[in-house]
Amino acid sequence: MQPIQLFDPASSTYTYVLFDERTRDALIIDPVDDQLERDLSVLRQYGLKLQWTVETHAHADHITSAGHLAEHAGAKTAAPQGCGITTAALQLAHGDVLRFGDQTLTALHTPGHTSGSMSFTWNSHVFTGDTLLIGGCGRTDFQSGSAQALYHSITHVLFALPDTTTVWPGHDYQGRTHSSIGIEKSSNARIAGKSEAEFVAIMEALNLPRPKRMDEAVPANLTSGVRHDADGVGSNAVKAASGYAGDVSAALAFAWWQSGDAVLVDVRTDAEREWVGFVPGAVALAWKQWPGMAMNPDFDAGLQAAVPAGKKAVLLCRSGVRSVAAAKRATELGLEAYNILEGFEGDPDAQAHRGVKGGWRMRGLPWRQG
Ligand SMILES: N[C@@H](CCC(=O)N[C@@H](CS)C(=O)NCC(=O)O)C(=O)O
Ligand SMILES: [Fe+2]
Repeated sequence: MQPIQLFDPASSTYTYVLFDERTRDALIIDPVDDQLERDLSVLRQYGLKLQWTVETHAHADHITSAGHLAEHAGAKTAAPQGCGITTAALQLAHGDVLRFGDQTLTALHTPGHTSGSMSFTWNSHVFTGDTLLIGGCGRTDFQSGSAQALYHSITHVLFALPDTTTVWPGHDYQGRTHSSIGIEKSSNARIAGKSEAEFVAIMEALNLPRPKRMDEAVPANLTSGVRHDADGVGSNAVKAASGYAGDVSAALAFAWWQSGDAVLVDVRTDAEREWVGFVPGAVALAWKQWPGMAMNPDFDAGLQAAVPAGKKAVLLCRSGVRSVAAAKRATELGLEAYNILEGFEGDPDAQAHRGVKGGWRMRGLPWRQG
């Protein structure tokens, strides 16, 4: 059986509907908000019960309709656990299996386009999101992308599938619909026959323009495409502060970090992180200051080394007090520095995240408690 392949021309995104022919239970991969009506009518036309919406990653070029499909069609939302999509009901780990009727979809962690990105296998099909495209691959220059990780994901995870596996990509910009693992192994222009170093050089030389809708799409996708803040601004506004660039919500800081505009600096001590939980990928630089201590040379040097010119520094502590002092110091050092309100323990967007406190735990998945 083949998946139903649907196309959004504005973003060249492919959406896939898979279903169990006997029970009519269905699942949708990477649905697009502008296509909500079309997708609901496809479900009606085939007589399907939508059990799951599944994201391959937090998209930068379009907004998902997952939240709306949950509301309109009663689906449960699933997303890769490393993508910070806090509203997804199921946070998927590598090897997790989603059931719809007698059918199963299996999650494969394939980082590179973004650090949380996943691909999914279904019988002899693989849905590769933006990890592997036909003749190409997703870019690796934002959202915690990594060309090295992508090389490994494609050559070790996807190319380990049988050559006959059908490849269904997340996008195609030239109207091609599908491919196979065997074809991509032998002819993919970016990776076939290339060493890791050659692949990294190709990716570094791409110099692609930013997706046009990136600033709007990434924050929206982190809440399944549904805005929860009543005034429509709330969590995405910088609040004025004195002595540093401003106070920001966890949601805005996370979006900046994911889009590569900011470096996330965790100023808690190692002991605290062990005890309370980590934010994987954050720069760990303890802010230590006690009476009589005028200078903190380790912090200063570490900060200057960690934040490249032109990037913002967003500072995170446990409760949002030390991060204010650290943001002021970072400003004195010439950086554009922001304090994250309420720190790791709180989450000013708790309401947006359906009452979950400690949003950084959710966003920083996988985290661990010491
Ligand atoms: N021009 C598109 C951006 C397209 C884009 O950057 N697509 C991403 C996927 S989200 C990509 O990885 N493209 C790979 C490529 O173009 O080679 C837009 O403005 O939305
Ligand atoms: Fe993408």
